Amino acid sequence: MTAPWSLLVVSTPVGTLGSGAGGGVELTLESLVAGLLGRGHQLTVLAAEGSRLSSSCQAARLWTAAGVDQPSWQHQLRDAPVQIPAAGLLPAIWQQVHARQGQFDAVLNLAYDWLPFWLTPLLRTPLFHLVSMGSVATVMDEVIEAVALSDLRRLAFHSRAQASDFRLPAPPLVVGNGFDLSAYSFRERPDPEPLLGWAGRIAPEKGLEDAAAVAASLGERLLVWGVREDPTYAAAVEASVPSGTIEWRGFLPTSALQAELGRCRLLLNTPKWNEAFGNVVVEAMACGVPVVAYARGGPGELIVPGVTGVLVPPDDVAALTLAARGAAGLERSACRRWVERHASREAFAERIETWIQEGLRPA
Ligand code: HBI
Repeated sequence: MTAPWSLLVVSTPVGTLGSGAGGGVELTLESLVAGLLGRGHQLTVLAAEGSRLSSSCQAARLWTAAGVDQPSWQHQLRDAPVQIPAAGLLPAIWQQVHARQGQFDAVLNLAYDWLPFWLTPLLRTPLFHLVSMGSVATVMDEVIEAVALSDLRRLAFHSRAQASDFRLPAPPLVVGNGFDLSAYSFRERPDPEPLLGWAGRIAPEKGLEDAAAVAASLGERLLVWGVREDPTYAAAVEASVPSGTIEWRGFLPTSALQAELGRCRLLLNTPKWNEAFGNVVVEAMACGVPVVAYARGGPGELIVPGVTGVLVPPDDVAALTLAARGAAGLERSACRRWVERHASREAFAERIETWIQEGLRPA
């Protein structure tokens, strides 16, 4: 246990905390803040105006900044330049960090943006980055790799697959992620319903069409949770299978999501991009639901083949169908045990604390 720190955690500028706009990083921020509070540290969160902290983070101080949302890197071309909108939220956030850095032992950045990475050697207070995505643009690769060259200890990644997207001088720190497991109820289901599940932002890089094809082949319903980010894509997927195959469940808060997710026989995970971690894979296993996934990105490191799920060659829908059909022998209790061991909020916070402690030592 280290002496208590005063930490500043800086959120994503692509939306307000609590809106779901930030995707997985909102869940990561909540786990990290609540986990570090639980370890006795003082936390301040800096996020977009209108953000709200979850009940588990109420002991943290919330600072906000106003400005125009930063365009998401998610759907930019690889050679896209960095854009800073007029009256931008990102500069407003980092102007506050620069002005108030003296109050903190360390600053922890969760934004996947050029400015915070570029500022790393220029701040007096040590600045750390939990990188939230794999490689999406050359200009971001460059600035992340520059930080790695100046001090690799300032970076942490969610998975080895994600980190392997970048040219790093040495193996980086991989911290996984963490979840409040009390929010996910687990129970054995000796004869689960013939229900398949899929969760994530409904957008092309998530590959929903492959999961729909599997459900259609097996004649089972597919429950789908997530923000309908790309309605045209969603409609095309729905049209690609017999009506009634997909049941859209919308973007639900964790309590409602886990109650429905737990009913599924399996979760199908079909990333078309180098998914940095795969929060939904862990959420399913926390409910005792085994996962059949493409061996791609973070999910490929979260599943113990034949025990908590099955990994199939990426984009091989026939193999996905075969695996989903014959997924007997997967133990629901083994899924829950894996999550308790590797992805609890407490275990994650300890890994974050070790990361910062190492990074605060003189180089
Ligand atoms: N884009 N510019 C930018 N900045 C972010 O912090 C960011 C993003 N796109 C997606 C995103 N963060 C989060 O959804 C991550 O969890 C992936």
